[in-house]
Amino acid sequence: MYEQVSHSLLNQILDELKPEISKRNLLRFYTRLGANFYAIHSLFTHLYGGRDDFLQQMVKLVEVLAMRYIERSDELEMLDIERESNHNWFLDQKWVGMALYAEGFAGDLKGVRNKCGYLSELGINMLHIMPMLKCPAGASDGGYAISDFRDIDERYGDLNDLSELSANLRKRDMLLTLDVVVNHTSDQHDWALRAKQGEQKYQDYYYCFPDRDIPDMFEETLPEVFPETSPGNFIWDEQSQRWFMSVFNAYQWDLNYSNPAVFIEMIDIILFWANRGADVIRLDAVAFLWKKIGTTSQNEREAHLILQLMKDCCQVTAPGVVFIAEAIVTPTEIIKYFGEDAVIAKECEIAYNATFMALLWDSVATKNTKLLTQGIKNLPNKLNGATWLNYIRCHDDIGLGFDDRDIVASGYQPRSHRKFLLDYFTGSYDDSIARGVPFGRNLKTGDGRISGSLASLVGLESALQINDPKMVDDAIKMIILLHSMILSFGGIALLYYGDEIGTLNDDSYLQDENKASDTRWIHRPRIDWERAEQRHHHGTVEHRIFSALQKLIGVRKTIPAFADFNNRELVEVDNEHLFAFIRNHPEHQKEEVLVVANFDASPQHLNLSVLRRRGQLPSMQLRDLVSGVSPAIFKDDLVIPPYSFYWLSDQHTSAIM
Ligand code: OTU
Repeated sequence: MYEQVSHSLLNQILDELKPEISKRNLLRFYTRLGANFYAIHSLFTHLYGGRDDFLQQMVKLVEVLAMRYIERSDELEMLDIERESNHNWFLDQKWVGMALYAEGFAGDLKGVRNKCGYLSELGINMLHIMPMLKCPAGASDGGYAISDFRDIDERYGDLNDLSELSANLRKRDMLLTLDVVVNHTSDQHDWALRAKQGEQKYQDYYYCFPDRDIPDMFEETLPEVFPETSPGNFIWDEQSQRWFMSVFNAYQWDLNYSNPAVFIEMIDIILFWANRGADVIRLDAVAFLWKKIGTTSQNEREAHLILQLMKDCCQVTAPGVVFIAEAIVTPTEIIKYFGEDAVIAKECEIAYNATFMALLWDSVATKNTKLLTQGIKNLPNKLNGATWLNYIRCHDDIGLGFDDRDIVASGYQPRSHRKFLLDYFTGSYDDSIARGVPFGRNLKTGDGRISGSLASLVGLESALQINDPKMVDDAIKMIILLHSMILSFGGIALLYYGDEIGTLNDDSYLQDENKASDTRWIHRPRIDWERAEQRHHHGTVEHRIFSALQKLIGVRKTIPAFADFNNRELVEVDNEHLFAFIRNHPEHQKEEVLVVANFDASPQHLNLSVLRRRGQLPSMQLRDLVSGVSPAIFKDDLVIPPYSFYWLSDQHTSAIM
């Protein structure tokens, strides 16, 4: 768009650029800058327009974008160009990810590089390495309290190791996902240390106050993220005699994005990692980016504007890089992190599907799909050109972030239903086979979340303890069933390391005083590679899970209808234990797939004539794409065995596949 004010400003900025930029031939850079400049300028004005140094800040921003562009390697620039022309590249069903800690998975980055073969064997082609930058020992929040945004913690390796790993991944056509922790720094970060020493410039990087006046006003409406370990949202610093805002742990200080210098530092850091080979950047805790007195300071409109600005800037320098929004908030709020519009107000291309994750756990506990179906029915439509990151569990706790109205519509009472789920997964409910532990219990509000490995939460740990083969079977089936859901729903499936071999809870964190109070460490395991070897031995737990997932991932990649073009249609069935949906193929109706899952311990019936009457069934001849066989149908009833699922397609089409 040509808009006079922004274009004359652009001319002025170009005149003021440093010679090392202005002298170079940066044709592609200027083309993209011109195309995005109206948006960048409008957003920057909206956020920072009132400042005297506005023009200097804009020049600084453009310089950062240009400098990082100049540094971008030819190889990455080729990839940018390729992805610009194939801009839906990340919607393809071929992408299957895994999140892992370098240390827990393989010791360090070199170790991860040596284990790439293992990931490929499973079918993983997107690797999310959990944060590994410098953090103070003992106050790291698992890598999310960073003291140097550009250097790797020496326990995991160095920047060269990362470059080698990233080159290796690229050879294998695997994507690299890295975190940028945009919301806060460690209180040991250089900016924080200088703020403590009284440097005004750096005090302005944080929310920093001489007395309790403003902190008290904030506290009236700010919730607590870690109520047990870090109650309150401000921390007193003796040295500077100031209160600093610290919404997460006391040693994680919130950055002040009403200061443009903070924004510019952060976009510089994002592009630094883009240039180190990150294909995908996970932006941590994005819901928290803007603070406002009188609100919860989550999901504020300005937080969205900041993300739009980050996206627009990243597209100028590194258009091949996509963002993941980590916003574990209510369903109607999550969806907003894709942006308002796929072209002119776009934010993150990918977002964690925390809604689906929590709903799946509800079905595990209740063995019915009332809330799951209800929740997915009300899952707002997302933008085209945006996709979900579907996951069962991650390195964090499992929060019960359902919409209360959906809980009520499913026939439950929100408070007591949440309490049931907490009790069920933390083992304090009589019949429960789950072996989770509570996280973040807030005695004031009654809220709580859940920690525990997937295998322990679905009963594998208790089954092995009492050595009950039927229970072991059921737990394995549940693990596979849950994966079948995240692999077929639409979006990138993100597995969590260790789940592929049924890793149980790991209590060893209790021996470490820096971890003992944070139960999330129970599901951040160190992989036992001897156990992992068992995946080659028929009949072992490891083999049963690993080989089933390997199969599912392989099959998923061959099903075009599983690409994410918002091509999912929920099928409401009259059986409350079943969850069903159809994945349409964007072009070929005959290639659509009916996914149906049974969360109950008994076989369940699906009446096909109802579906046929509604036009929701492709043909008479159904074939399961995973096993390759046609399931038995009796009197037009399809029977789905306990804790099982089908990916059903038209017999004839699937025969050609
Ligand atoms: C994120 O978490 C990270 O995933 C956590 O590991 C960090 O502790 C945290 O940020 C601070 O860096 O901000 O929008 O319920 O889901 O803290 C969600 C707890 C977050 C996490 C929440 C989350």
